[in-house]
Amino acid sequence: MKKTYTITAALPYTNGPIHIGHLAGVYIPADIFSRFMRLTGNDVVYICGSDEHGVPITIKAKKEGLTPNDIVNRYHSNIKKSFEDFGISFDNYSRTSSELHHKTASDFFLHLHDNNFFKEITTEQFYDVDENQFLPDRFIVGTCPKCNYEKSYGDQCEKCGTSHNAIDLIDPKSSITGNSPSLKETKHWYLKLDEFQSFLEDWILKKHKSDWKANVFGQCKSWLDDGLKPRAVTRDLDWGVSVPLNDSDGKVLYVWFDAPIGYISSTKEWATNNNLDWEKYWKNSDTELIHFIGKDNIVFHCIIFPAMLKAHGDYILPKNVPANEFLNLEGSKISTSNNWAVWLPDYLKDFPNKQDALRYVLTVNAPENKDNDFTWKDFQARNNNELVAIYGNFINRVVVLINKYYDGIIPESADLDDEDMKLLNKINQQSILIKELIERFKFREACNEYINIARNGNKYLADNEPWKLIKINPDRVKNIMFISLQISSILAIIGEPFLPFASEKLKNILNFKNHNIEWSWNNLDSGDILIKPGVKINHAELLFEKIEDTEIEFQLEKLRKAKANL
Ligand code: B3M
Ligand code: ZN
Repeated sequence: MKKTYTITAALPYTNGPIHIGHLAGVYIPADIFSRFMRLTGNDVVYICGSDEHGVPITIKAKKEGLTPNDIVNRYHSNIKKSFEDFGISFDNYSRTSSELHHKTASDFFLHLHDNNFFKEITTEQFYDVDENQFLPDRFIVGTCPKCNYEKSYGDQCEKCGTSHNAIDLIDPKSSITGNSPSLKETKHWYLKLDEFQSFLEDWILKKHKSDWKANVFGQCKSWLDDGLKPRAVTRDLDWGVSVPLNDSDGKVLYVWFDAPIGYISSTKEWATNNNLDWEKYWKNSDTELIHFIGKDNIVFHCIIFPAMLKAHGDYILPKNVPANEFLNLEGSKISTSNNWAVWLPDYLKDFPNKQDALRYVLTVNAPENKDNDFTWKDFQARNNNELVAIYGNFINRVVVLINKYYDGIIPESADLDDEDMKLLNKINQQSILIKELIERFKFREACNEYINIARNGNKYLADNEPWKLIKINPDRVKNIMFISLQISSILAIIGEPFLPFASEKLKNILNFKNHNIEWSWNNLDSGDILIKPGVKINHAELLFEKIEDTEIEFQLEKLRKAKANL
């Protein structure tokens, strides 16, 4: 049955380029899911945009002697281009500095304000006298009161995941100047999160115990067990969405209040551009809202944003929030400040046209249930031994042989024998399994099963050796090639979510437009034959290329330099 999906991917902060950790954690899984849902005939909007507010951007601007606007303009284009380059198929990529977003966020805030969901509280907050500014919690560093980690941020400890108020830190310091900050009074608006405690307990702990990932459920449970408290949703800052109230000079919405609303404004922007109704994607109870995020964003997407949506009253809540763990690089945590990362623009420069290789490796090695490690050697091995030697080799042999034996024209097959039917059935079962795995957000397993289809095809050719039979039993060879082509066409269809570039190339090689049956995933369920005898296919083209040792050595050398410069 056709469903409507609103699929969101975390809005990246616009203060640096995108790296492989972002791709593996959020954008590839969300892209696989979105492409799959479109392929299976659903109504999908896949939404993202730049998260352009928040203190890190203002600090970066300060350091570079630029304005926050300069910074976000620079990285917004850079990030947007990376996503396009890697085939991340957003229906809309917006930005939170847009007028539409400011209005949407501002109205949302007012609606909650008018319905009495906020509490005004005056507290003493850290203030950097030298900088003449209040210090947002993110810009206080100190010792975590829970786990004693010495470099905990004021809002959240990266070590133990606890969120807290900067004032709770032991020995706090301003991260701008390193000074011990002083305290100064300031008034803010707090979302009465405590009023949502029982609602959230009922919704998450009772209703989503079995369908949310264990890591996500566990974090939510620990938050709820601690008891929710009112949470400030405004900040003293001059960069962001201004608080739309009278006595609020110099105050903006907290970036984590406005950013998730960015999903809504991005949907509105897309709908307006396409003459569609945005409300269907956010207010219709049959619509499935799915948030793809990294594990550090869980509380915001599972507790705070749902409380905001519930408070507003008109919106649906997320059906699932399949958060991933983190990806490490060569055994160490990816770190922007230590230059320990593989940035997408750099990757593309060094490996032009090898986007699918990276997509593939980041999928089969995704940090789905635990942190995982990316190594260049593993990248090379998987590219060479799996994509090139199995999938690429299979397709290449099929296409070359069809061209050689039949001048590229798909032969008529005689009766298929038992072995042929068994193989087709098996592949049919595999495609059904892949479907189920994707629906359950198990993209690693799904992608492995996908390569297994190619592996089965490759083995079938190797076992049957048509090149030895072509003279003595040409009818049998017709069957073998027919079956192999059918498998190739299945690979082309099912492969699109994982390897969109190869899939496109393969479809063109097989001349899919000229076959008489629609090449859609839904037709695979019925086991229909997709290829049509008599259609002429095109010449072979390599789907994947081998990666040499020297190329890997070059990448490892870059990392060694990064380490040496620390
Ligand atoms: N900007 C991304 C991050 O934590 C953060 C996500 C916002 S999603 C509404 O890296
Ligand atoms: Zn801690």
